[in-house]
Amino acid sequence: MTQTTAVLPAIDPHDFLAIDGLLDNEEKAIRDTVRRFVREQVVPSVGDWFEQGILPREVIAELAKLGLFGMHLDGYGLPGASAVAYGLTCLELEAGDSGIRSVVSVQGSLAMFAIWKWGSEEQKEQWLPAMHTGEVIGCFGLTEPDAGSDPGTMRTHARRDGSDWILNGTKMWITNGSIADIAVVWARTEDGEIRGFVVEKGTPGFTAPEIHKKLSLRASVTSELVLDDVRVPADSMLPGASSLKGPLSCLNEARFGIVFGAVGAARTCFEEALAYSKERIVFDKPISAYQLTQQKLAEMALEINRATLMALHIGRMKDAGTLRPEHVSLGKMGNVRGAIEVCRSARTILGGNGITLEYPVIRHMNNLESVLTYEGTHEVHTLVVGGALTGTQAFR
Ligand code: TGC
Ligand code: FAD
Repeated sequence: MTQTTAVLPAIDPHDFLAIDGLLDNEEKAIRDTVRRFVREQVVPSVGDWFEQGILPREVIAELAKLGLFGMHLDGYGLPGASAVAYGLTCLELEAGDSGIRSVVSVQGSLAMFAIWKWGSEEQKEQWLPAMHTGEVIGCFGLTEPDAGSDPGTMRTHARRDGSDWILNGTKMWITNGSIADIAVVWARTEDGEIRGFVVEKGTPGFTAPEIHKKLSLRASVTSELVLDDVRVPADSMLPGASSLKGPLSCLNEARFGIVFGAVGAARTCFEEALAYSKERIVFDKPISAYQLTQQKLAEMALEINRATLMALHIGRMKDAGTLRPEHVSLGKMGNVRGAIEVCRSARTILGGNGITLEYPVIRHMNNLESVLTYEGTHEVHTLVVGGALTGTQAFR
């Protein structure tokens, strides 16, 4: 019997399992465009933005110019890209900074999706094209000072007054709040249901003070939304949503983006640690030559390849229409926790340099603390998965 010896390609440390081969040309083209944008326009400055606690408006305009806002939605002039293409976009954006991915997540997956899924035709036509081009920036107000993991306990309420609604309450930790032109605000109506309202900036009684002193997601705007007898017309209510299912359905979309996005933050930290380890000489040898460093790098590569495959599989399920919220929960809890472990390990390889903003590692590490908490905490997603496994809900 004769045996043929295949000539195997060399291992690429940046794509160990050759996962690139699982993407089609269109997915690769979108991925490469976003990667180039991030390398050219985000990476050189994002450390400074993080230090200063700012997100320049020009960056948001550039994200809009690339067509990323609501890219995975269709109709109303929206691109209708695949879930995988959107996921890869989130991955590349978060390789730059979680705050950049957050802008796109909140605009497309939360504010636009809420209107796209639950709005009237008039609302969709009024807002979606302008949100796609970045002319209108949106935010999504669900969390309150005393209602985060359990949004069903929200106190914000809407009272009918003639043909108007009067909104009162406070929302907390709202991404893009102070820079948004419209806020999708979730409130309890007098019949006890939860409904969404589009509140325009400048409406009397509506303010959005920015939250300062953050040590995470500093290149992202986070705000309170204060609603003090805010009068909005009847047609500002999203007619399709009348329970917690409304906002929770939007969260599935944004959580999906995080399943991919977290891999981007981890990849950047891995690449930085790998390069650094080859150059840093300690005890007369590059630290990459020590077994303990190689173990750290191998564990990082394992986690990144595992997480990428999981994200891609979840993306393919979304495109095939077989994705359930519980799948997204498994992806979010696994990939964010894994990304944090990768970043912490990378931080140790960089030694003292690992704690400065001259390198991206501590910035990503700190950002991921927010990512672990927002869009449902690690514990919330653990309980969603636990419930699916056992058939027993353990939240209450
Ligand atoms: P529960 O009784 O289970 O459900 C109420 C209704 O909602 C439906 N539902 C869902 N629908 C779609 N997708 C999901 N993932 C859903 N989960 C539940 C459910 O079928 C039911 O429907 P119906 O028709 O019977 O009314 O609700 P619960 O009160 O027991 O809560 C369940 C729990 C804990 C999972 C939920 O409250 C939860 O997910 N909590 C976490 C809250 C959260 O994730 N907040 C995120 C705020 S937004 C944000 O963080 C943005 S950060 C953005 C950035 O900067 O990138
Ligand atoms: P809590 O709900 O008070 O939880 C505190 C701790 O208790 C957590 O560890 C939690 O996991 C744990 N816990 C809660 N319930 C249980 C349980 N049953 N069993 C075990 N442990 C439990 N929200 C928005 O609506 N829109 C936004 O745009 C937005 N952007 C954000 C941006 C940033 C930077 C941050 C940090 C948050 C943002 N959030 C936003 C809010 C975010 O979604 C909430 O912080 C999150 O849902 C958790 O709520 P909480 O902070 O009130 O924590």
